[in-house]
Amino acid sequence: MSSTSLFIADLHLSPQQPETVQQFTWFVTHIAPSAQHLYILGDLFEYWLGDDILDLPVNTPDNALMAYRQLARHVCQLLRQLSDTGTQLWLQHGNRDFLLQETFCQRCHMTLLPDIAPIDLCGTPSLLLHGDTLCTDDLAYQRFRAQVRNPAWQQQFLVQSLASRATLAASARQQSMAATHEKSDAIMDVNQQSVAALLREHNYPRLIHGHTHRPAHHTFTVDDHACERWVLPDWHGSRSGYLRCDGQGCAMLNLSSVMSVPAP
Ligand code: LP5
Ligand code: MN
Repeated sequence: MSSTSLFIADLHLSPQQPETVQQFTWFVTHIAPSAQHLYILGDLFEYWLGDDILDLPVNTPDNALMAYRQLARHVCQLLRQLSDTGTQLWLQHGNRDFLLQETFCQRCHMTLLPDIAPIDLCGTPSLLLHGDTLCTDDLAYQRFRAQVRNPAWQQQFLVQSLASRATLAASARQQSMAATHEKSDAIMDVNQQSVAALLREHNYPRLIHGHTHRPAHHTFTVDDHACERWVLPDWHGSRSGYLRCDGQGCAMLNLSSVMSVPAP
């Protein structure tokens, strides 16, 4: 029997989007258990302030932080159950949840992958990544990324109280929304030369990523090699979906088309 791998990204789970949390809960309990591997390619959460949110004292008077704590624990419990039934779980950082650390992964029975992760997918070498590093025309974003991925910056951020971190994250979200409003679609998409360079560096032929929220299956040639690039959808209402790969090939599936309605 060939092994089945599922790929998801950009769920942006947050207490403010309970429908997406429900979709994820349904996916993890009804779809994912039949797969041998579940890969989460970044932005599982809307933002992540630090693993210590899991152990926020229960009497904390901040309702927003408490809601996030509850969400994080719910997600972790679901993933642990999935792992216990035999699905291996793999996680990559996104541009919103790059502060997820080993503590969270261990508690959820997930393995943290590097930002660029080569895997053998049913015999085809495939590179997994969130996708933000391919958006090389977005210079302002790449500068922001370099800053927040710096270990010294992260250390200095993580020693602050969760309430202060939440304030900074809200400010960063505001600034990001204002900035993306001004940027062109082209600037916020991947740069094709960066795509080609990455494929060349890793000996071709397949990339799987999210981040751009432009689900697609691109086929193209790099240095006479037939290549492909799967772009995963973000999760929001009817857009939510996943990529499923097995020995027969890969297919993008929409969650609403596979979610069954319970019998009356
Ligand atoms: O995320 P999205 O979809 O809006 O846009 C992304 C890029 N933006 C980001 C920034 C994140 O949204 C910010 C939230 C992260 C929360 C993490 C919590 C802990 C860190 C707290 C940080 C202080 O990733 C956006 C891209 C777009 O994708 C498409 O690829 O264009 O990039 C930007 O918008 C970057 C801006 O151009 C410049 C930087 C704005 C943020 C500056 C924050 C500075 C710190 C503020 C502290 C007071
Ligand atoms: Mn992203």
